[in-house]
Amino acid sequence: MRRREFLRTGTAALGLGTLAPIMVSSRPTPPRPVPTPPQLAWQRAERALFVHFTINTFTDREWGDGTEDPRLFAPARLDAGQWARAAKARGFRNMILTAKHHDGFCLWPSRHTDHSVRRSPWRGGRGDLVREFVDAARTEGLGVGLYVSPWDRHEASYGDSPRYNDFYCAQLEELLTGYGPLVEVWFDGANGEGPNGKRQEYDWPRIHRVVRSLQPQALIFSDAGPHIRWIGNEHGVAGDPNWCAVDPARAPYPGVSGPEVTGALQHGDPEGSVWRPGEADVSIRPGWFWHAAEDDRVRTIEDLVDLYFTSVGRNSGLLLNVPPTAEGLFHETDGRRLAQFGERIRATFAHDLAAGSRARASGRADRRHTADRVADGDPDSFWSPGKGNPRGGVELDLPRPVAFDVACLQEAIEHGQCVERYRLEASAGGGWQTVTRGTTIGHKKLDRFPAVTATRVRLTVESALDTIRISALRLYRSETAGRTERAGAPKAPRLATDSDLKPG
Ligand code: FUL
Repeated sequence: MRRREFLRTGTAALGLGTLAPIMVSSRPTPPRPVPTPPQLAWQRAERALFVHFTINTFTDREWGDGTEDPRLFAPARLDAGQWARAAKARGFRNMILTAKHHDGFCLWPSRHTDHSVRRSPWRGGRGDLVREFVDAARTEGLGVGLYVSPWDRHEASYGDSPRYNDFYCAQLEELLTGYGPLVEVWFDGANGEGPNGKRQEYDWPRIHRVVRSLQPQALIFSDAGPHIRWIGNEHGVAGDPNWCAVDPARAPYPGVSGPEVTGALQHGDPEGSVWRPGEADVSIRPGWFWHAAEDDRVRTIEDLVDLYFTSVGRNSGLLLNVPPTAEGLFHETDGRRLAQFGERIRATFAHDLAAGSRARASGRADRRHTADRVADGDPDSFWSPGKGNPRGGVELDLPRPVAFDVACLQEAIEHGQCVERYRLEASAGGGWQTVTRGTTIGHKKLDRFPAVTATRVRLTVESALDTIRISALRLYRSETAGRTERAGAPKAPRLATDSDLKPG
């Protein structure tokens, strides 16, 4: 019998105060994985802006073939400050640039190839877009990530495995030593060489060593992590359930494919030995790069809000791509949608309707981790029924009858992720009504449901792998801005103008 089956024995349909005795395994088990401090900070950052910009922006393509003339790269009004200000104002905490996409064109003046901005007319051939990007992000206090495509269709050594590995590592060294601390290094798994194409054996252990030695705090993203995993699709939708732990054998290298791999990336693995949270990358447009033909196909606000709920709201990071135009600025429509999206999320989560509730726990509560910790707004405090206790619940007496349609649950994941099934109920004085049930929680779980008005709510963890640690139970009414203004609460700030986001 596996450990979690043993712990779960007799857990069916539990209510508060009716918890069955806990059986605790005496078998030694390996410790559950937990995040490193950079992984925890990354997960708390929640939202990152992806910027796809390169020679493709000027050729109207998604994948360049590496034969493009660098003189095509000529953004007349490029301002990375505009991208960074938009990201910052809309609640994004990190920003990731395609320093090199599959066509091999480098946005920095690499010493190892002539296929770069150095041979373009932009800034008279003296420009360095990675530098401008990094400086702009840091000015706004944003973390920086770089996408460095392993697949390179320009570089002649590609396919001559040892030589290309030398070349690729040398390029990485430039990026990892020349631009200050990076939060994330993004290794894409794409390869369109086909059966008769070039065969490149990447030296992943070496590539990882280069990153770890030059940027020990940077997190490495790929299908196979090792620090952050791809979520398995490009639609911004994490799995449900979604565990941060994985079995590393199920997605062993970037680019590995198959339905089983997709499932492993989507859901993680409750028994996984390695902490590797998922990142959900998705574009605001159909393509990753800007195409004039897609200017009227920018995602709607509702669509963007849905993405937030299916990514951040399912325990993963959201990496939202906004591709600058050939002028080097965000298109007006993209800028406006980004602004409206940021404002909608801000307004929805501005007022926790459960704040100030009186809280009590079902059964035991560890003396330092009392029930009121779920409503104290402190991400580092949590309620726990105590060590080895995989079940229990908390009940809140709300400060007044409140109508809500969004619940936010959080686990104290610095101690691991454990909840595998929960139920949230509400009462307006009579009986209890189930408003939502769910599987995993992790860093954040957001549930939406038809609005209910209640004076009490209770969360019951019906099944968990190990000790429960819940750091937040919050309630919201979507789009609260208008309602709270009428109720006399402080006015939500005026919608920021978009003039700084317009290319024209
Ligand atoms: C894919 C790439 O092929 C796309 O062009 C894009 O960069 C996306 C984020 O990853 O695998």
